[in-house]
Amino acid sequence: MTTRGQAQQFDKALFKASVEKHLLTTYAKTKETADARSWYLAVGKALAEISTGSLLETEKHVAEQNVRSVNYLSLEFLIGRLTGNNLISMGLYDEVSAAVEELGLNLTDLLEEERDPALGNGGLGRLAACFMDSLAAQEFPAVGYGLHYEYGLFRQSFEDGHQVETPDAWRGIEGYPWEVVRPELAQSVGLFGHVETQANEKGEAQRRWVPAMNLEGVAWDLPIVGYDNKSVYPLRLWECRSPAPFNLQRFNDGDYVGAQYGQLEAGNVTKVLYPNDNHDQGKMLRLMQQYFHCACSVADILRRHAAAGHSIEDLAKLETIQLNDTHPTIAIPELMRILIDEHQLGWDAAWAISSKVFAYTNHTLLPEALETWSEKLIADMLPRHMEIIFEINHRFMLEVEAKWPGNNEVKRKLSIIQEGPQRMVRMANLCVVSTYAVNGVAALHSELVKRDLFPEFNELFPGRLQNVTNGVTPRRWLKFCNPGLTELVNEKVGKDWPANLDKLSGLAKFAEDKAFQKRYMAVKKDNKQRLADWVLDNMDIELDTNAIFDVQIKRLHEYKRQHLNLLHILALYHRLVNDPTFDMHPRVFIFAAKAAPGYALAKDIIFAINKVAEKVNNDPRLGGKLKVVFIPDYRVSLAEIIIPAADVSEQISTAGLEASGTGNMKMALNGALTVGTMDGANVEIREEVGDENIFIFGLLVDEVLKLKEEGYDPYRYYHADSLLRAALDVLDTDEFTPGNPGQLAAIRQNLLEGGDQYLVLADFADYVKAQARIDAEYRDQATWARKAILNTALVGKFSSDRSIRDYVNNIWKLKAVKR
Ligand code: GFP
Repeated sequence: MTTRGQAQQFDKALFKASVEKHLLTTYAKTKETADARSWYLAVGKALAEISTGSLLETEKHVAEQNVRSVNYLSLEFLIGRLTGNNLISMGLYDEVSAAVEELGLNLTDLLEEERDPALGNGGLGRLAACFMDSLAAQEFPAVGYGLHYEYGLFRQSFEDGHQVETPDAWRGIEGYPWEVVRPELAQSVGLFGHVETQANEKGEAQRRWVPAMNLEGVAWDLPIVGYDNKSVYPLRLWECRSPAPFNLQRFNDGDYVGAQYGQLEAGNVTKVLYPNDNHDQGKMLRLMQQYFHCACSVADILRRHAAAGHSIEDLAKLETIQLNDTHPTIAIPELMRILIDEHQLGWDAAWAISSKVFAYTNHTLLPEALETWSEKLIADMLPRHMEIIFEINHRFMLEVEAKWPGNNEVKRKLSIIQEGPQRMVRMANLCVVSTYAVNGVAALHSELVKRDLFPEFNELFPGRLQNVTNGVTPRRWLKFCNPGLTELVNEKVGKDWPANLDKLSGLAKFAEDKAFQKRYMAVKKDNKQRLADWVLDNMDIELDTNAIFDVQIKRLHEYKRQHLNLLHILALYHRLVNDPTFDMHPRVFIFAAKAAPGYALAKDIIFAINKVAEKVNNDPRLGGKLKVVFIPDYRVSLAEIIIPAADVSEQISTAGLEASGTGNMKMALNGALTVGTMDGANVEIREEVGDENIFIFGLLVDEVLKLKEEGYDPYRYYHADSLLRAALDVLDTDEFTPGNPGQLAAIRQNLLEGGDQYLVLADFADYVKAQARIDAEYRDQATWARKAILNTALVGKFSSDRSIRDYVNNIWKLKAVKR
């Protein structure tokens, strides 16, 4: 796997000596006392020596070029394990493998010792990680800014089928070997207090915030190693320091975050990542995290800018700040405050800079997920920022008045301040008003942002609302996670596809080639075996690799509709048991997902799937045709095993609600066929692979809207479809919870009496048909192989390198700095 990267300078003897030195001096272990974990740590530290050196050199080099950089602000970076991927990017995989072998170790085993840094919930955080990888791979100057959570996303286990959450101390006691603390970059962050008016040097009245307290922000840098080049960019994570009480007992009562903040203390701010259920919660600590993140990051950007000798007036020429969702929106009034109060610029001069610095990415249309904060909360915690938000809104309302004179309706709709018993600040509106570019994350989603979410903004600011379709890094999501397929692809299209994923299209001409089909399917089978071994070792469930591996892996949410998948499983179960003429190809349904701790129905769905799994996996009547596996503690390193093994990729959200999806891209790249709705990036995947190589079903966006407008009645479907009725009614019995009828009834009740907000029942019949097509087509292995090969070949568009180039060309306007 050797590539350029850092490989030329690698000295095996020196490296081994460095590993041994770290083993002894950093981790206090001798070769005799060291266990696998200490060896992994020592190897990690020895590698981090190389990456930290390159990081500092890159930082210096970029600063000297006087070029524009992007600052990617995100509350989440779901980076996954770094060691294996960094080795690939550094071009040192084989060298280090050989070096550790000489130390009597096995690299693959060592890599398993790394705990995933789970500093994100799902797609949004994982996207940020892919984007950092692609920025470094293409050497577009960038800094990622996030939070150094002490506890990442909770660990999930199951007790009698129920989700149990425990804290994720991802750094362990020894710390994470790849990160390095940067004490010289520390920042002080104010909170609360009041605003005074003082005379400035010119004798003018000047507003000034006097915070009541200050927090300290300490910077930790993680290296983002550029693939096959010498650039290493920082992912800079801010930690708020000081001890905090930690109440473990309250973990299981649904108040996961509250349990970790026994009482409010400065040091708690970066204690834990908020688990997200796409429901705006408006909690004080969350706002504090957001402001802490933004204040440290903006201050660091200004520090770098000044240190490179640039004037504040040139900020927008040299720096752009991308807001990943509205979570870092408070950076906007923070920059305005600094420009006006500290640099003493007038409002217009400050706005001229600030409004050209920020750009915003929208990731959701779900109304309940659009962040709002109470004016009172912001005014208490950040009084000067609230003044600035009011001023931005005041000036914006004058623009609205000029465009739509006398139209109070449109003012009410667009205002940053939402009137009501409690006035609220709408962060998305603040973003659209205060940024130079707003983007959705897939073509359909971006159209809906323009058409349904922000039509008036689109009229007022033509061209501001854009699209950048998401992508995934081919380094982690093919080269690293699927070595078998990588070898095959290398042979057919050459080895440079990881830096140019469009090259995969060269595989298409082998799609009909019988010998190639066999080899491709043999790789898939090996990957299925690897997953089956994992499941057997960890869950004691035996899987048949001749079965169709049907995979749904993503956060648990009603709009993602894991329960539609469940209803299909129940329908198959019903038919296998009751219809002697029914035949199906064996299928394994694989789920992995975490439910936000306070999201009751999501937890009910997990419980139901687990209970159904217990029954069907052991029911002799099914002849082994149906297996269901809910793999606990979904995380990046598990996805790396599951995705290469998938035959079918479940992307079954209600049309219009999944902004893009990225798991859909990863699985198609690894040769799974998508069963999906016309939603998010599924639409573009279909465009690329062709309608015959994807299984599309279900209502279209406008059909969803129309059905809701007409008055959707789930009972209509229930009464009309006996299979659906059987699947739903069995949830009311004790079939899967012997002796305890009704334990699964909440799902049925939600779908019928609860109104079925996400139209599960409306899409059921068409979904079952699509699944039947899958069953039929899988039986013809040559046809299936051709389709799978074409999926791998034709999804080059979904490289995050392309996404980053879209941002660079259409929004950020950066130039690469090659080292
Ligand atoms: C969110 C959206 C997804 C989208 C990602 C990245 O992820 O549709 O692909 O952000 O833009 F919902 P999740 O929070 O759903 O994981």
